[in-house]
Amino acid sequence: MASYYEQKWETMSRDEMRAHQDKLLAEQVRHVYANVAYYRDLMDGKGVKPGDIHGVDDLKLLPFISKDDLREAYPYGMLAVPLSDTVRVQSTSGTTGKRVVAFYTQEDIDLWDRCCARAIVAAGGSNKDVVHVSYGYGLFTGGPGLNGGSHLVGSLTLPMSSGNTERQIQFMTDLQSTILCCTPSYAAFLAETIHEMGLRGKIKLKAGIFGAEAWSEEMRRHIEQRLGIRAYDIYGLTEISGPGVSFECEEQTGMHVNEDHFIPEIINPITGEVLPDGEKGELVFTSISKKAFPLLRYRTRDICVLSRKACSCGRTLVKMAKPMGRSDDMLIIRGVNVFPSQIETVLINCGFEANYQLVVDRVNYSDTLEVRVELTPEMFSDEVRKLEMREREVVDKLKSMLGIAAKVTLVQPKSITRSEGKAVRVIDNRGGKL
Ligand code: DLL
Repeated sequence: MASYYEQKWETMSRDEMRAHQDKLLAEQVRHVYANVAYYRDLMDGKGVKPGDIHGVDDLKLLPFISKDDLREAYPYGMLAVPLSDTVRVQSTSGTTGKRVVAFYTQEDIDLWDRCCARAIVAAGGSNKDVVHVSYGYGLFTGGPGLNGGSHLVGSLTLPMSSGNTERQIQFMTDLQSTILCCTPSYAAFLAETIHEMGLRGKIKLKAGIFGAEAWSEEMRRHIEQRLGIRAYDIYGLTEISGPGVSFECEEQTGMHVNEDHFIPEIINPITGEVLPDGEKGELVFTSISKKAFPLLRYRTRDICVLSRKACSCGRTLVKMAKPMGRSDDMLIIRGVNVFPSQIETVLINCGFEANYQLVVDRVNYSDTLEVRVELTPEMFSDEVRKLEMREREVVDKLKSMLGIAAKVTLVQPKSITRSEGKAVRVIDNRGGKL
């Protein structure tokens, strides 16, 4: 095993981890207070001084920050070191408003690489592997993060970036890639194309590290079966560093948070109250070791649960469940909360693949939900009566899972655009309609 692999951080006792976090948190608060005027003002506004924060128990005294704060402080307002100490900037995709930018010193990049290396090792990776990185490179953190982690592990790294699916498959077969890193929706598309090209027998993949968007357990099983691999989840966000904030191990029951760098909390998204482990709420992160862009109590909007149940892999790091999606992605349809990942679960359970689109509209003051789902090529030749039965099955299962009626439209194979990065599943036409 390469020498970077600091397993002690992943397996240390709760008390040792707590002592480490207490020390780093107190230092980080002093660093931020001294260098980030924006956050100093927030702390002053709450009457909190750095000396009040002795450790994790005092975290609750600190103010939250959100994407709105980052937008207000854009671009340099949250930078905590001189510009001359920074070496990199990354950015969120900016689909909803002004982009958010995050800065890194070389040490920040090194620790991010270590977090991604842990994810690759947990997925069975070593210096014998060929790691095929099909996350986008550039401002998006997916490509650079997994690339850095793969180098640290000593794996041969294919910096493919996203797109050009046939070329991806050609490199995958020629170079015998063993670990695929991309979004789950792109993994499903690659699997579909490999199947169509009749190349399944030429693929040597053993594992995949998939994240950057919400995906269901059903989608995991679908990809695993299609590619003959084990599919591991990985989570992260640009503001906190990128992929590798948490990662899945062989147990595949949630992602271990790299707690030596990031302290997670779950809060009630309405009241801000901190919830105990096991309760569902909004995930909040405090980064205790990064220096250029050290966010304290950053509200992710991701809805999830933490668990400290012992893990069979031996890691003691707290686990977070698969996020159901961002609270921003949650659709409220006739007053009912709907996550696209719930619909995905129903569709895959009914024998469809994850090629679907949700169209939300408002007609006569009432919300409507249409689920457009592609027929698989095998279903396409089914007789009409059988298709009607399939449609009815989806309508019934959606009704019992969501509690609301949805219209289901079966569309031709290949009629829904495939995604090469994060999938866009929802078309919400309600705009300002009453
Ligand atoms: O998506 C970083 C990343 C790259 C993670 C590659 C994993 C793999 P952003 O573009 O800033 O960063 O988007 C962050 O994506 O707040 C979640 O809502 C969502 N997300 C990320 N990973 C997962 C996951 C990257 N495994 C936002 N499951 C986060 C569900 C995820 N949602």
